[in-house]
Amino acid sequence: MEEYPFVEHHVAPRSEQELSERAITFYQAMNTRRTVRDFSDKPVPRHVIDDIIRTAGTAPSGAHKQPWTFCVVGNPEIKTAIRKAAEEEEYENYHSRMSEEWKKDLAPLGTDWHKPFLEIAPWLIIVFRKVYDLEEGQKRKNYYVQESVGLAAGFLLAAIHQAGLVSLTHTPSPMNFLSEILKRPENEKPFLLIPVGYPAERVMVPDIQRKKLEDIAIYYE
Ligand code: IYR
Repeated sequence: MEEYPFVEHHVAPRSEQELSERAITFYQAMNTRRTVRDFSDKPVPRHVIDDIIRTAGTAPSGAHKQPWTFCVVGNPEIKTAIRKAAEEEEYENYHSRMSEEWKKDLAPLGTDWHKPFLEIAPWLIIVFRKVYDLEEGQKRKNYYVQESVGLAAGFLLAAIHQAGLVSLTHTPSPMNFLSEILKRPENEKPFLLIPVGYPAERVMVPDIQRKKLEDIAIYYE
């Protein structure tokens, strides 16, 4: 591979005052994000989803391999197929595969095997991680795939929130059915399933608290 040409990168200079204001403003905006399970079926324009995915695609990645594919499902038949397959797996999870400790940890969130949001939300974004790349049938290595795709998924959730929509980070398990329904090649594995849309008219969320700064950060000054 040839070297990339290097170009100068400009970062707007900011005063300390600006830094303080911008940092807290962004924190306050992000702190209003909640995982929502009740969606409206109101349509969301496709171009909004396009821009949200463009934002996800700005995430850093190992050796700049960008090892992700975002499958965007609006087609009702495909949504129904995904719901049916996800509910079959989740039924097994909740009835036998999940440990008692896991079920106890989930109980306060009120989740169960029913996944109506998979049909109600106007869009499902299924994030795939590319374990390796396939270039003209040749395998090419990717690096830090989990980390890279995790970062892109984080950017995706932030972009959805910033646009004014809501999302759910859904983890049906196992998720191989998504590869089959969406006909993805063998080098791609499902990573997360994210329904996106407007919230339902009245949305209830668990009254959880986020850990305080002191509980998540240790400073070495
Ligand atoms: N995948 C299941 C169970 C589940 C697991 C975790 I960890 C959650 O934070 C929420 C749910 C489901 O989606 O219901």
